[in-house]
Amino acid sequence: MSRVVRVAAAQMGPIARAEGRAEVVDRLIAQLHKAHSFGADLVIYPEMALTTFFPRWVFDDPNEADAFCEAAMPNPAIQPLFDEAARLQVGFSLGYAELTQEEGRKRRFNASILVDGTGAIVGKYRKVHIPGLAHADPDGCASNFEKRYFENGNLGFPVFRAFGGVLGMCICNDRRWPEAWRVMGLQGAELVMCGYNTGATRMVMEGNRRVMEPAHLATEHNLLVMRAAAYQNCCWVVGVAKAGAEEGSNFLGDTCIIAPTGDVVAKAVGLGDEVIVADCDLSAGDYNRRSIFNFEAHRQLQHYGLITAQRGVKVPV
Ligand code: ING
Repeated sequence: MSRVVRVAAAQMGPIARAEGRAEVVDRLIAQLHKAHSFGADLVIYPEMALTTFFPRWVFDDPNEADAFCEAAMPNPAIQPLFDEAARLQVGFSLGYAELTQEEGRKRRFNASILVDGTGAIVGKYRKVHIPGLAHADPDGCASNFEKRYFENGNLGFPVFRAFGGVLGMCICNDRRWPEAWRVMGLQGAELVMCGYNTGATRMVMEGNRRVMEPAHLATEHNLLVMRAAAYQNCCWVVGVAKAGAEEGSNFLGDTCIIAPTGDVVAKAVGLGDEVIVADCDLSAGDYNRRSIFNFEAHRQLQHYGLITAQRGVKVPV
């Protein structure tokens, strides 16, 4: 029985450091309206969709990062997006930098939420794989200093029953680690949302020389990891970029919606604010989940040697 959710991926173009939350929220609402005009049930925004990608900079005082974080979600600046989405009965997922007090101390997480068509937050995730460095790079190659500002996520990789199916979230660098997808696959994820801020080029060391990695690799690796994840875990994958030339960084676009077969069914073509849409039948992965990727029948953990069997993974009833 088909369970179609019309999904919109709302790619965002650059966000300038000087752009205030109100201006950004106006852009998010404009994309919400476009998605709604396409009949979308769910709109997916990128990683850290409310501000410029500040971990491109090394602040002497890491606490300067607080200004780019949300101390509450929602909060007065973001509330108009929640209100308009609820009025239109459209759900959304949103990536943002979270500032919180937990266990008696201030903490920052690179987070995302899932909001249903009534405006209720039904899921939250905190980015587990925090890439980059916690300090300036003596090689001068790094362009990502998230470790200076964010802790590793402490919520695991949960899945959420919403929109008639089982949905999960991961964020940016998480998509490069097969385990992240498999933990959600083991819980029966049928659609996983992944926002990202990813450089279109990358500087690497060859011996003692800084060289540019071949430019095609950023695009190819982006699609490679998400298409493989969709196929190997029988789920839809929606990858959503913050794209374009932002404060001196050139970010990848390639926002896309990928079917459980690994096929790319919709893809953005530009580097600005752009909405793409696809009808995602959450049952589309069922046959492969029962056949080629029937984990119980074919995933021979007991023969993997060094890998100990995964115990205690919560599987939805
Ligand atoms: N960005 C990058 C990403 O994983 C990166 C960091 C780029 C790591 C390329 C390795 C190679 O897409 C974020 N925000 O994680």
